[in-house]
Amino acid sequence: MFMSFHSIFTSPLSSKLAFCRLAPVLFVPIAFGGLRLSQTLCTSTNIQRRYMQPPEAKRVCADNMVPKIGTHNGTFHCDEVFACFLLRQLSEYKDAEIVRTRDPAVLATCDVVVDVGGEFDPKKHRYDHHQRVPTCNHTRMPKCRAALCYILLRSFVETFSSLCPEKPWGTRLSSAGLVYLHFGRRVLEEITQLKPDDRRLEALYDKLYENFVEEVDAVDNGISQYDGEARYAVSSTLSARVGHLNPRWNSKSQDTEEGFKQAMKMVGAEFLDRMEFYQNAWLPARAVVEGAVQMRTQVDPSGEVIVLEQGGCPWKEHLFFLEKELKVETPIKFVLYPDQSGQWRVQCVPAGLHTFQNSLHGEGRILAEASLSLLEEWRGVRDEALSTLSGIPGCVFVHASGFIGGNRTQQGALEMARRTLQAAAKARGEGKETQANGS
Ligand SMILES: *[C@@H]1O[C@H](CO)[C@@H](O)[C@H](O)[C@H]1NC(C)=O
Ligand SMILES: CC(=O)N[C@H]1CO[C@H](CO)[C@@H](O)[C@@H]1O
Repeated sequence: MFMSFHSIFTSPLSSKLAFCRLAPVLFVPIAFGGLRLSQTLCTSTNIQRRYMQPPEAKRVCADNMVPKIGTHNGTFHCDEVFACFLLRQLSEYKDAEIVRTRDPAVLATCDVVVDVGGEFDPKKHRYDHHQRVPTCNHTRMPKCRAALCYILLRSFVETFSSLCPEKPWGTRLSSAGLVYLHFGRRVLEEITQLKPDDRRLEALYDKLYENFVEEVDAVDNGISQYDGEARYAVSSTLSARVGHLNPRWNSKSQDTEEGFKQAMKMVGAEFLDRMEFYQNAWLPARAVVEGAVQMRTQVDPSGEVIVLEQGGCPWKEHLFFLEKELKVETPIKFVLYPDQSGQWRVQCVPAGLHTFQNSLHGEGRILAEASLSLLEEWRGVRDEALSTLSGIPGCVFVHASGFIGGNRTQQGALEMARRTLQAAAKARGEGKETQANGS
């Protein structure tokens, strides 16, 4: 437990000394300036500079050139299984032996240790999250500027955002998240063959934390998804399935080695599968939407309508992301795309950004209603009746809620969008609440 103090006290002391008390008996001078691991930890270049070098931790194991990844023995969990899988994707640990033990002397011979050992120290490649760590009594230490300060022992509370302030995720890390944070970019580089400065790599890195790794961190730390009582049990999470690979309480053999290997295979295959999907389906969709956003003023001078030449391309999440990324000033209101029968759809963009709190990519979140819906008088009307009503020939339908409509041609669909925009502008000009607004 006190190993973690050791690294703190050997950190360079700044001039800002404070007398702190380690509950309940230790009195030690301590420099807050020297405590912060995270400030320089995070940019991809820093991570690479620090961690792409051959691990200094190889100082041991002189008798055996095969590197060793240490983790605990006994019952295994998704987080360390996944951490071991990730490490094995790196060239330096490709053939590493996985040593499962709680014996500190054996762990000390390992090049990298995850989920055991009571220590988080990336410089030594120690990635445990179970230790209690010194924490200032009145605030988290990094922000503490008090001259006198009591230090208490608290559970390990680092999150992605506490270690990398530019990232939004506030879920306490497990050994999976710790290893992903430090090695994830390199793992993705090795597998995707994307270059370190390719911005797609960073997009994948974020996407996979938010849509794969964070769940493992949360489940491991017992953090529930929602407040309140769940309506039903979710029993098929990756973590649950790993749990089921442990020996049953009543089986004769309590050996966990075979199950651990099986779990690594399963977790690894699912991670690779997901990564492949994001690389080959999700990223290309982003590229399509980005192209459409850049062409938007050629579709309509307002810049509020985009055209996706290929239907079926998921666009909502990418559009929200790109509007921010490309600093689009007037929010895009309509997306036109062909449907399966070659007719055209005009779909309203949900005004959903505010539902994406604390999140880079809000896939699967409930979206707010459209910022601008198709004209109310068109809603629920079809075909000829709609064409007559709108004066736009070839109309197919407008959904009763107004969020989507169809025309036989792209031009017709565009006309429906334009007319809605004009009506909204007119209503704004008349200074009254527009009936075109989503109601
Ligand atoms: C774990 O390993 C230690 C020694 O490394 C051993 O004493 C202990 O019995 C093992 N525990 C389990 C549950 O296998
Ligand atoms: C306004 C407009 O272009 N509407 C089109 C809707 O679809 C029909 C059928 O293809 C076209 O004739 C219309 O011109």
